[in-house]
Parts: sequence; C-alpha cells; structure tokens
Amino acid sequence: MKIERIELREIHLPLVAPFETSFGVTTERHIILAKVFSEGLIGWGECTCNEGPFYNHESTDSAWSVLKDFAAPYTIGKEIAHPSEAGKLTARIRGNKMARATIETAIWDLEARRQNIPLWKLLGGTREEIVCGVSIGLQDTDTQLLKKIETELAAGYQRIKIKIKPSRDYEMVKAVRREFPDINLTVDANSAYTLNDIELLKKLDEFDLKYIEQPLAYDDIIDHADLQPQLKTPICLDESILSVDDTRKALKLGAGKVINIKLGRVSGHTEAQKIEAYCRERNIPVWCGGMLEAGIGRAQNIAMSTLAGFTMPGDVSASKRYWTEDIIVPEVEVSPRGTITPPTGAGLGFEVNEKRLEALTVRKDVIT
Ligand code: OSB
Ligand code: MG
Repeated sequence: MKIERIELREIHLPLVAPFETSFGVTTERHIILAKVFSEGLIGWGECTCNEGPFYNHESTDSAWSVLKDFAAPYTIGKEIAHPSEAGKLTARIRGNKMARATIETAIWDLEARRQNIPLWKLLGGTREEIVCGVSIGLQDTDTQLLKKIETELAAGYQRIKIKIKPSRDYEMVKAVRREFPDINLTVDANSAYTLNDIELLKKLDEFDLKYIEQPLAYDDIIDHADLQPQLKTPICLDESILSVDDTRKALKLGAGKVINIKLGRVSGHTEAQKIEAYCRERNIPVWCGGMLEAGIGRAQNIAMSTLAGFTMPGDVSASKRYWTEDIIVPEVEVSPRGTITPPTGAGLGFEVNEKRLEALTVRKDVIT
C-alpha cells in the first residue's frame, strides 16, 4: 500500500469530570486525530499525548508539529507491504512516539479495512472478551473516593486503580481497604516518589495491592530495580517502558513484575505486539493502559487488548465515563461483568461520527 494523503485535525472535548493525577488536572482533552488515505481506503489514528508535557515530553502542540512537519511527510508516497513496516518510515524521529503512533495505528486500521476483517484479528488477537478496570483520579476527600469506587464496582469493573501522591497515599489507601477488603485494588503514583520514600512505599504492602504503578521517576529502571526486592507488592512499570528493549532491560534488572502497555507510549501496534510476546513468553502479565482516549484511541486499545498476554484488567472503560457523547458509533459499552466484546466490523469496528468531529475541530491540515 502507498499512503497518499494524511488529514490531521485537533478536536477539543471536555471530560465529564476533571481527572487529577500527581502531575496535574485535566478538564478538557485536546486530541489530534489522523485520517490516512490509500487506494480509496481510509484508516483512523488518535494521538494519546496529554495537553502539556507532564506525563511524558509530548504535548498536543509538539505532537502536531512532529506529525505535520516530519511523521506525515515521511509516510506519504512510500510503498509498504504490511502495517508492521509503518513504524520504520518515521523511525528517524527520536522520541515523540505518541505522535508517530498516531499514523502507525491508523495504517493498521486501514489494512484491516482493506482485508475486510476486524483490526483485532489482523493483530493476532484471540480474546473474545476483554477484562476492564477503571482508573480513578485523585478526589478532594476520601468520602468522595469511596463513593466513586462503589459506583464503579456496581457497574461491574473488575479492578479499581486509584491515583496516589505524597500526602494522598497511606491513609487514603487504608480507608479504601477498610471499606473494600477484597477488591482487586492497585495504585498509580505517576512518578511522584523517590527512594527517599522507601518507608512509606513499604507500608503500602499492608494493603495487598495487585501492584503499585510507576512509583519512581518516569525515565528510571535502576531505582525501581533497587526498590522492587524491598517490597512485597509487585511494581508495574508504565512511563519508563517505551519499547521491547526497555522491557527486556527492566525485567533483567528486576525493576518490576507487571507491564502496562500503552499504544502511543511505545510507538504503536508493532512495538506493542513485541512487548506482549516478550512478556507472555516469560509469564509477565501485561495490561492495556489508558490516556483518557476518545473513541478512536479507545477502539485501538480494545483491539490491542485481545492479544493473549493481556491477562490483567486494563484501563479500557466505557465511553460514558469520559464523554457526554463520544466521537464513535456505537459508543464503547462495558457489560455488567466488566467486560468488552471486541467488535465484528472491519478495522476498528466502530463508525467515526465525522459530523461531530467537524463541530469539535479547532484546526485541520491535509498533508499530501
Ligand atoms: O498513568 O495511567 C496513567 C491518564 C493520563 C495519563 C496517565 C495515566 C492516565 C490514567 C487514565 O490513569 C486511564 C484512563 O482511564 O484512560
Ligand atoms: Mg500509569
């Protein structure tokens, strides 16, 4: 296939409720979407970076510039035989993997549509049902947090992840455990701690957490390797895993026992498949992380989550937890058992509501 044209657009989409982590609060998503054209077919990708460079170095504006000036021009006019070659076209670009993944994931969608099969089948997915958890942002009070957890459990979600940060950790997790002694519970620090906090991190062992996600620096595996043997709780790495090479090194050092895979963070499906396979062969569980995606990114996550190694519930939850109205039809729904059935239609298997996209668009560019 030869990519002929890439349409970029940025949409603004307010969240139904602010989402707070140790690095900041998000109230409205600024999302870049790519529509890739080839031989009468199209494919959709969503850029998963945050509005500002706080989760990692990428931001909506930096990703726009990388996409428009580098990733899109490097892709247009090139002949590739398979979507697994798409990443190579932009591999000159250092970092900026979320920007690069926007096009890579769109090309996977396009190829699945060309073959008239669901993307998850093209990727080699085998799960007829994916298991869902929720990520709950920092709340103003423990009472509010307990109430949110209760609502999500009633909706059927199989795992509750809560965000922590210094001053909102031990006592808060204790209150949650007191109220919900048996639930599948995890915490995510988004790099809010250092090895100086080791006593606090050890105390979290009391709460039988499935894992503690990214306690230390976003770019670290050495200190995590120092920390892991001192904890009973498994460490799950998120921010510091950008590739299968990072995965190999982190596991070799013993920096964690669980891997969160985010499509954007690892540059797309091809690298995600490599990480999944590497972990599966070594019995390291993986799960699909979320970046508050709109429907296209959410559908991409569903497709990836059907790979066999995704044994733990992911942060892939219902559209209505984020948006009053999503940009895809139908919206993503979760069963009362906390599962999503992958769609049967070709490609992403959801229809993009282009009329709604037009209404939400703040800028648009076509690269030929
Ligand atoms: O660390 O997993 C994270 C959102 C933005 C940036 C980082 C993270 C998150 C989430 C939200 O936890 C997951 C979701 O519901 O999409
Ligand atoms: Mg995380």
